[in-house]
Amino acid sequence: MFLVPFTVMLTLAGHCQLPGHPDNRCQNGRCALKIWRCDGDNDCGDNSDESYCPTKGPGDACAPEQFMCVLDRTCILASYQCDEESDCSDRSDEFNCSLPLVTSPPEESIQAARGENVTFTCTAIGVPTPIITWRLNWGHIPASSRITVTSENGRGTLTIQDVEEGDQGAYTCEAINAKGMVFAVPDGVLNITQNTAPPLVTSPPEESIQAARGENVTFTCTAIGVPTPIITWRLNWGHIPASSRITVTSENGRGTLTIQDVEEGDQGAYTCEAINAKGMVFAVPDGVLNITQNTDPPLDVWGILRWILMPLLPLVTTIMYCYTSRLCQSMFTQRLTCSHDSIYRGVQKVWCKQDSDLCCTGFAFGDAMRALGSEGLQVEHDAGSFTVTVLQLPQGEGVYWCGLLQRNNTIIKLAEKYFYECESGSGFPIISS
Ligand SMILES: [Ca+2]
Ligand SMILES: [Ca+2]
Repeated sequence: MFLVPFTVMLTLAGHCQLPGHPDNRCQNGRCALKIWRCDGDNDCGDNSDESYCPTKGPGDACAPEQFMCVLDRTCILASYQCDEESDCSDRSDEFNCSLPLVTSPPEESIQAARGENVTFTCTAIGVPTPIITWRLNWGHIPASSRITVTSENGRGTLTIQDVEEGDQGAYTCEAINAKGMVFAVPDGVLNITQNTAPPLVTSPPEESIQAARGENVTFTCTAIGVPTPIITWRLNWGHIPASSRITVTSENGRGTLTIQDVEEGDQGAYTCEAINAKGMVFAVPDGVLNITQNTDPPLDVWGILRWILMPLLPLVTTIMYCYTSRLCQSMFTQRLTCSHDSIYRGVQKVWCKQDSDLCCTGFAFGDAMRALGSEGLQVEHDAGSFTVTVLQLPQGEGVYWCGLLQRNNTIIKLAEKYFYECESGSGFPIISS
């Protein structure tokens, strides 16, 4: 650990500047050192540096702004400790005086998503006990109701609630006492992660609309994602024909396609696409429009072809709740962690055994679920992932998937892993606590 003695004070217009120490403004506009706060001396002149100070507890011999001499236990002003003049008869107010020493610098790097709360912590020792203050990018910490700073017994915290891009930067911890000031190295750096998530269709279009010639019909499709997806449409896997009868909207992840005065030529499969910077996803199933006078139902050839052609197509499955009694206690725990963006909190999660390239069988569950089927499958959730811990495999050895369940029973696969039957030597031994 490096300690950098403070030597140069940056000049910041409009702030108190005192050589060798950070500043603190009195209510009357004068400047006082931060270490003069609550030390028993009226340094500001208006006593504002001695207001809102801790009060003496019922059993305390001396007040918080006082120092207790060792031998005769008399109380002197805290400002007399380590001021290089003996004030106690035993000179104990000048014993062991030392520059602060940072014992724990702040967290070197914190990555946070917009809206999260973050806390930097910094501790230091010294005589007198140092106070901990903070700087942001060598300037002042901006005055904000979202930012809270504490310093108690040499331990300081800086907490930012509801972080935003403007909070990013290098937070410097300073430890100050009467002997001087040191900076903790390194700074704590706050980065706001770009919160992005690929589109997820939350509601596919109406699966089938029967309309008579001349009626108006509307397909609706919604999706979430970051940035908010744009909803576009295809007809039979081609473009939507340019027509004054057809109106398309997309707003806040909700898209509509309205056809006025429908006619036979409008029939077909309307595909909803949700697109953002992270990717594109098709809603399944398509919305199929049939004109009732037409006795020939349209064959959804394009829908079938799309299945073969589009690797982007979400995996289709039917979630079945399978319970078997074929359980045995595994020698090992096995685990699968499934990371997702925090936007998918609240979306149903899936844990299932692969049946084929596109299908699986297993469980769908919400964020409150802690065990699947039996205690043999345990789930832990946090904002950006869920983890399935396998003690028993009711569905047997094989490839298991985890994913997000869409409303139409298709899933978006997040991860997969091979899980072994009971006695196989994979995973890691259970450590009993
Ligand atoms: Ca004072
Ligand atoms: Ca003294």
